[in-house]
Amino acid sequence: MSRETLDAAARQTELAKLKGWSDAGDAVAKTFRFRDFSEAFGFMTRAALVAEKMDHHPDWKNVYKTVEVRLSTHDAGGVTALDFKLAAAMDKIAGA
Ligand code: HBI
Repeated sequence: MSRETLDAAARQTELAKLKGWSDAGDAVAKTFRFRDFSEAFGFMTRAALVAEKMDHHPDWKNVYKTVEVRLSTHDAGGVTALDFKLAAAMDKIAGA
């Protein structure tokens, strides 16, 4: 998959296909909210395995039942198609 960064217009086109993700310029971001810590950590565990398989990893922070996620392609210095692929996978795992 291409590691070329997407410009603002291309990011908007991709964001429109998802729910709850926003443009953070150098990343795309979403805060996932779960019922409890166990659900949040279960999500992270499943997402981590997918990320490892993709060799594409999230920047994220967990506080109790929320998981704040930022996706960017560090090697490319911005947002690429890979980030949207991982974003869609995370939504699927979260049942969104
Ligand atoms: N994850 N988000 C993200 N961005 C990267 O550029 C990246 C990664 N995981 C692994 C990875 N790059 C490796 O391909 C390189 O660091 C070798």
